[in-house]
Amino acid sequence: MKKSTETKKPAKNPKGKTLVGILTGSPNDLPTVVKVRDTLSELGIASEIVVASAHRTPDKVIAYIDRAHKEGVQVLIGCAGVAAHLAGVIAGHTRLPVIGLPLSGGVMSGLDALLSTVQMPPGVPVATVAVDGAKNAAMLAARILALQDPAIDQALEAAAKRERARYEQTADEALAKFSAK
Ligand code: C2R
Repeated sequence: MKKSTETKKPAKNPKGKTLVGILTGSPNDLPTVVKVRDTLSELGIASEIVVASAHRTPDKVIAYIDRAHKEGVQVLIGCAGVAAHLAGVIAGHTRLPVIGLPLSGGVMSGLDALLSTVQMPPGVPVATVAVDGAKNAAMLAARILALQDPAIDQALEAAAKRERARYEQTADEALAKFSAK
């Protein structure tokens, strides 16, 4: 039975197997972390969220990485705030690509999490995105997967076109508003 601290969201393709494992340090992180899952889902990529902490439940982090390897997960994303060691610990236990998502909160508003995630020792890389950069964490995972998967590459291309159209429309509307006087 699925553990209560894990949630899977299917890709648009119902047969899609889980390709991205998203670990997060606290249930309180979930409002931001679900945006990673939802962005992946929009691109047709199945992922799962696991609440596990390098500080509080280190054995669970390691057990998940071992299971993810066996089940064919290809990219791991570590999300954490404050003293954010989660992504670094994941990277120390796997050769899968690891993306770090520093989260805001606490007295330093995420700067502590950013530095703890990005400043990894040589040989143990964590590809760190911006504080609360949930969308980019998902997009970076998708770009990694797209190297081997033409369907994901096409989904990324379509998403980029939609993004551009939205940007151009917003720009046109803003220009019209400011030139009306
Ligand atoms: P609580 O809100 O549960 O007290 O957690 C979490 O990601 C959260 O942002 C406070 C903050 O602690 C972070 N946390 C870490 C790690 N585990 C939890 N940075 C870790 O393993 O690095």
